[in-house]
This record gives sequence, C-alpha cells and structure tokens, in this order.
Amino acid sequence: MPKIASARVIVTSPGRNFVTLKVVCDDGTTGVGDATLNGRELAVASYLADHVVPCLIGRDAHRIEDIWQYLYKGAYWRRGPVTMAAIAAVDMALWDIKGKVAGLPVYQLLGGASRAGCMVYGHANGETIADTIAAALDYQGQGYKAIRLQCGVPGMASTYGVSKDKYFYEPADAELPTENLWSTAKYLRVVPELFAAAREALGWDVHLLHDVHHRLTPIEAARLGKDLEPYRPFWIEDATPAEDQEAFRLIRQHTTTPLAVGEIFSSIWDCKALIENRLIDYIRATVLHAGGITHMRQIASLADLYHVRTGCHGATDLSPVTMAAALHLGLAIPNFGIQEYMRHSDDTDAVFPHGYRFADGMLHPGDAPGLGVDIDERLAAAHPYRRAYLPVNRLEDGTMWSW
Ligand code: CS2
Ligand code: MG
Repeated sequence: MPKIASARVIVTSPGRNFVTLKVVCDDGTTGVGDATLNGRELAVASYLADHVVPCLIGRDAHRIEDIWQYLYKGAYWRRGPVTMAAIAAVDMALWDIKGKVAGLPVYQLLGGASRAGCMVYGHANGETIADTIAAALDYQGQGYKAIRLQCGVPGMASTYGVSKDKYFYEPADAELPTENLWSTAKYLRVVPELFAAAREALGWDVHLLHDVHHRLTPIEAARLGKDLEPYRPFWIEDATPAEDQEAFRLIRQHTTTPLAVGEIFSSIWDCKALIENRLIDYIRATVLHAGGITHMRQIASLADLYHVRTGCHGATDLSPVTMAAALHLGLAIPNFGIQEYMRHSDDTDAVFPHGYRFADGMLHPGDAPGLGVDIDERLAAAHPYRRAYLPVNRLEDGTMWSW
C-alpha cells in the first residue's frame, strides 16, 4: 500500500502558465495533477503548497475518496475555484498513482471503455466570416466531426475567441488585464450570418458549436437560440451568466437550440438545479475546475439521470494532465457528449509528454497505466512563471460586462 512521502507544486510557463502537483509515494510511484486557474495561478499554488501538502504526508495514496472528503469537509471553507482546483490536482494525482500500481489505464478503473474514443471539437476562428469558414474547412479536412465557430464582430476591435494565431488561442495576454469593448447588438447580427455561411460551406454532416461566453441577458440568449435554429447548432455555450440557474428556464421557453454551460463551475451544487430541471443539454464542468475525477464522475452520474451529457471544457489553460484525465473519464461514462480540444503548443506538449492521440475526429487517452501523462521537470524549470491576466470587458459606454 503506497504511502504519500512528499508532494511538490511545479509552476511553469511554456507560452502560458500551468500549475502542476506531483505526488511521490514511499515506493517511488508518482502521480500528477493539474491545478491551473487561469489568471490566478499562484493562489492555487499556495493553497496546495502551504495548506494541503502538509496534510497529505504519510497518508495511504489508495484512499482517494477519503482524502477527497478530508480536503473538502476538512477545509471548513468549502467550494470555489481555488479550493476545488487544489482538490482536483490531488485527486488526479491519486488516480494516476492507483492506475500505475494496478498496471491499468485509469479508464479501466472507472468501469472500462464505453466507446471507441472521445469525439472532440476544434476551434475555427477568424476576424471575418470568410476567415472563420476557411479555418473550419481546414479542421474538417483534418477529420474533425465537430467544430466551434467564433468570428470577429464588425465595428468591434476584438471579441472573444478570435486569436492572432491560426491554431493557438491564448486569452491571458498581458501583465495587467487588457480592456475589451463589447456590443451585443452588433454581435447578434453577425452570428446567424456566420452559421448560414458555415452550413453553406461545410454541409450538414459536421457538428457546429458556438461559445457566447457569458455575454447575453436571458432574453438576448433566447433570441440568439431562435435565430440559430435553422442551422441546427450542436450547442450554444455560456449563453448567459449562470450564477442564476433559473435564467436558463427563460431561454428554454423560447428555443430548442441545445444549451451548454459550466466550465467555470466548481462543484455539483453549481449545476444541480440546471440538470434536475433539464434546463441544459450539456454540462461543461471539467476535472480540473470541478474537484477532480472523483467529483466530475458524480456530476456526470447526476446528469445521466436527466439525459444531460458531458461536454467538458478543454481550453489551452487546462494542461495536458487535465486533458488526459478528462479523456479517461469521458471514455468510461455512459453519457459522454463531446470533449473540447484546443490544441496545446509544441512547447507545452514537450513539458507534458502524454499518450492521448487524435484520430478520426476522436481522442483516446491511450493504455499506459495511470493517466498516461507526466511533467518533464527539467524542461518545466526552463519556463519561469510570468504574471498574465485574462482581459476584462466593457460595453461601449464603459459599463463593466462579462468577458
Ligand atoms: C472558453 C475558454 O474554451 C472555452 O470554451 O470559454 O477559452 C475560456 O475563455 C478560458 O478557459 C478562460 O481561461
Ligand atoms: Mg467557453
């Protein structure tokens, strides 16, 4: 029975910041967990190093559930993005260790494969509709079965999801938050045009997705949902800020466009009402931000009762460790929907060697024991942390808005 002998927090920045926990057992077995909270990385690094790691030493590494409960109930101050990312990192590392000791990939410990692989979606974006369609055709040519479409908004200098680089999108772009401007009216005019052009160019045998990124009021989200119905989106995501879970009832009353939400959720309590009232179709919570494999599996099980499927977050600010963990869970659960796959840069992939591979529109986690991912600490040390913030967003009159 492996006991936890030590654990260290590794902060590295191969093009963007990542926080990784490495747990080392007395028999030499190691496990890794992702603890990256974009724009607030050092808060989680300290929570882990200063408050969690001392409590782990000497514990039985196999007691994943007990350690989860100890870190959740024992903290007194429950939930929230910092606490749950820290718990998630410990949880991922312990599942990694358990798989390595058992000689099995983690998905086998979660009940075995329920499918051949995890369908993923790529990110096509561009300043104009034409640029976005060209990017989408490129993804379709690579074999993607699902593609997210994000384009610039005429008259606006910038908007969410449109990157300067063709493949890589990194929104945490400055030492202090850059200020973006937003116009809902201009945005609501361009998205239906984008989808009409996309269906014209890409046809109907590809899933098309869109991320609203928390920017509409409920009735505006209902308007967008209705306007996009003729183009059959796979989903619109984060249509309205989701602290008010009831707001989704209003959207639901007006449109059949599928709704996805939850990448910023940190526990089952953030989405319980949404799921039980069938106000959403996909839950976007992910292993990193929602307490690890252990808690994300609970969320997926609740969702399964109500025909809600998973559509886990998978942006570049979730490291390959989270991608690997999400794929093991996604391969095993009955109600997997889709996995976001925003490719990491070559520098990031070098720091985090991993076994997951893309083929035929899907990712598979591979069959190495554990999670099948690690961190190259020598390479990691060559990329020191540098403070980087996500942008903030204002309406054209200066009113603060959701980014
Ligand atoms: C986005 C993310 O991938 C998505 O769906 O919402 O890129 C999000 O903006 C970042 O993860 C924030 O750090
Ligand atoms: Mg999103």
